[in-house]
Amino acid sequence: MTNNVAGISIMAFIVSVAISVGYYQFVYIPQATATPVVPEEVLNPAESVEISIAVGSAQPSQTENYVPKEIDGALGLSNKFIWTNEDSVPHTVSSDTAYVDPVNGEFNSMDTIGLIPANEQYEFTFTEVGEYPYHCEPHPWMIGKVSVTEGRF
Ligand SMILES: [Cu+2]
Repeated sequence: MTNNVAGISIMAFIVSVAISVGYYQFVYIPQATATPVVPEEVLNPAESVEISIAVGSAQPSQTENYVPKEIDGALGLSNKFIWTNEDSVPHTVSSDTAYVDPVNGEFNSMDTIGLIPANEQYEFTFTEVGEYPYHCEPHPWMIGKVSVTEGRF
């Protein structure tokens, strides 16, 4: 009789542990780590917007550094931006507001590739409509802004 009670207790314990582990693994973790559902056209837009980092941008007197300084892309069509460093000096593309995209993370080249070397590119795909001002970390006079507008899809 005592043996039976012990056996049932052990079984009950094993079952409750199994339920807890199952809940944690199949319900809690997927909800806690779920990324938002984003349309494929937003994740991989058909077009991208190109921005040059102009020669001589490391000079504080130069006002033309990100060219064009302000430009728009449309969500689901051209919400991907590509900066090409045409200067001989490394630069960054760094959010003024430490913006973090829900899918693609921090809008800051320092967070992924670091300084953008001469003739190299940095690209970032925004998955939300918004205005995203940015600057260069070593050269704070270098400022620009990209905006993502509501697209049609
Ligand atoms: Cu710079």
